[in-house]
Parts: sequence; C-alpha cells; structure tokens
Amino acid sequence: MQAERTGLVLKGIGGFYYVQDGENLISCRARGKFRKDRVSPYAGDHVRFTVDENGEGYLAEILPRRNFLVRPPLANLDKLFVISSVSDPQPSTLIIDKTIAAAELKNIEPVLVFTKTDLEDASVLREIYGGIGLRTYFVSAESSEGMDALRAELAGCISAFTGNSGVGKSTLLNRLMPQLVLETGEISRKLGRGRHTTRHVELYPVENGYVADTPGFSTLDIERYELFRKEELPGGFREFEPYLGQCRFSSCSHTCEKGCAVLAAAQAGKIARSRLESYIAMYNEVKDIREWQLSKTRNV
Ligand SMILES: Nc1nc2c(ncn2[C@@H]2O[C@H](COP(=O)(O)OP(=O)(O)O)[C@@H](O)[C@H]2O)c(=O)[nH]1
Ligand SMILES: [Mg+2]
Ligand SMILES: [Zn+2]
Repeated sequence: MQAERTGLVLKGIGGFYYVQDGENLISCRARGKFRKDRVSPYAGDHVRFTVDENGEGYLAEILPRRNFLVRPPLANLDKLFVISSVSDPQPSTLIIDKTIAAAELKNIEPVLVFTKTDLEDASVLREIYGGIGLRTYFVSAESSEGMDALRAELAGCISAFTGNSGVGKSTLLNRLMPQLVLETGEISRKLGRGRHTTRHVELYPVENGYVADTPGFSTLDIERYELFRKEELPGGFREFEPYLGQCRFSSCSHTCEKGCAVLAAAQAGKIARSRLESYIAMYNEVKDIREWQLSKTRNV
C-alpha cells in the first residue's frame, strides 16, 4: 500500500471514480465508509486516495467542499456558465435569473452566455443583462462571435455549463475543445435518442482548468434543488445591492412596500423590470418554505 495522495475527481461511472493526479488518471473505488456516511464523491471533489500493489485506487476521504450542486452533482465550482440561446429555444428571463441567484448564493460566480446570436437580434437581452454587474458573453458557433473571449473566461477555473436542452452547450464545448466530440442535437435527433442521453457528469480539461458537461440535466434541475430563504434572496440580485438598507422599513421584502428603495430604483429605470419581476416571482415561491425543507441542499 502506498502513501495517501490527493487528486481531483473528474467523473464517476459504474462505481469507479476517476481521479486526476498530476499526469495520471487513476480509477478508484469508494470504500464502504462513503456509503455508510451517505456521501458520494462528486466530479470536482478533492479527495485523498491510496493505490495498492496492483495499481487499484481507493478513495479514503473527500476533502471539505467550497460549494456544491446537487443536480447536476458537482463540487468546488469557480464559475457557473448560465447558457441561453437568443432564439430557438426562446430564453426565459425567470429561469436565467433563478439560475444566477442559485450560483450567487452558493458563492459560485455566475457568467452569462447568450448563444445563437446569428439567429436573432439580442439587444433586449443586452439591455437587461449588460447592467447587472456580471460578465456576459454573446456568442455564435456559426459566426464564431465571442468564442475567444469565452475560452479566456474558462482559463484556470473549474466551471460548469448549465442551460436547457438545445441552447447549444455541447456545440460550444466541442468548439472550445476541438479534441472533444460530444453528441449535439443534430446527431441525437438523427439517432432518435435525444431524450435518452446518459446523465454522467464529467470534467474536461480546458485552458489549464476544467469544464463540466452535464448531459441530461437542465437549468430546471438546479432550480428545483436549490431552495433559498426569502431573507437571502436579494443577495441573488447584484444590482439591488446599493439600495438594500435604504428602504423605509427594515423588514422590507422589496415586493410591494411603500418607501422601498429597490422598487423606486426599478421605477427610475435603474433596475430592469424583468429582473424585479423575477425577484418578486421567486420571493412568492419561497416565502412559505420551512427551514427543514432547506437543510437538504445546504452547503454546510
Ligand atoms: N444557428 C445556430 N445554431 C446553433 C448554434 N449553436 C448550436 N446550434 C444548434 O442548436 C442545436 C442544439 O445544440 P446542442 O449543442 O446539441 O445543444 P445542447 O442541448 O445545449 O447541448 C443543434 O442543432 C446545433 O447545431 C449557433 O450558434 N447558431
Ligand atoms: Mg448537449
Ligand atoms: Zn425594499
């Protein structure tokens, strides 16, 4: 038995976890201890492991996580790329805003990507998302607009792409990593199995970092598993920050109250109407959530 080493889990399939250790990718089994503790190693986990005399690896411990997502199962993300197409399918600002908020509240930096700019004018989206304090990219795999900037954004980070089926995630990943050949919409339609893609999450090396492909997961999965407390919800909307604490009532929910500085800012055009609408819709969804319902998806 060799000494314990540490490495990064890139994927888990069929009971094996593939751990990057310098140049090597070592397949490891999880010991019974993990099942007993009901923790599963996720892609993105830093783990301690040993390798026996036959070269078989065993996971010994998952090191503390900085953050994690439940669906898709990923740990220690630096950035969550929230991907929507400007058209085909039409974007939903509510889903975009929920996903941004989920990332913010987990201390994962959200990065916005709008794809298929060759299909439709994106000026409305530029107006809404240009002013919220997040890095935003408009890209097209057809015209190659924005591809170099996007590649630079991935450098040195562990990132995940999220977005609904058909927005162009796999197409983007294939373009960003020419050595990769992921199945895209066109091919899966031809094979008639678009809806039956596997659900294994894998980190791929890119630009001195890693990016996760999350086939079979959609932004809706993140939304469903990441519940918020109503008090923390404003933290999911960066552009509200200057106005928080300025409302007449300290208990202001920023949904309807007199003297609300957030509502006044929206009225004055300093906060986009669709962003405020998303906030209010989310507030109404979470205001009756109980503490026990939250505990399952908390980081700590
Ligand atoms: N016009 C246009 N179509 C695109 C672009 N990117 C992807 N597509 C098409 O959109 C469809 C879905 O792409 P895919 O990468 O499979 O989406 P995913 O489900 O998010 O992985 C495919 O038919 C792609 O060819 C783009 O920039 N412009
Ligand atoms: Mg795909
Ligand atoms: Zn208020």
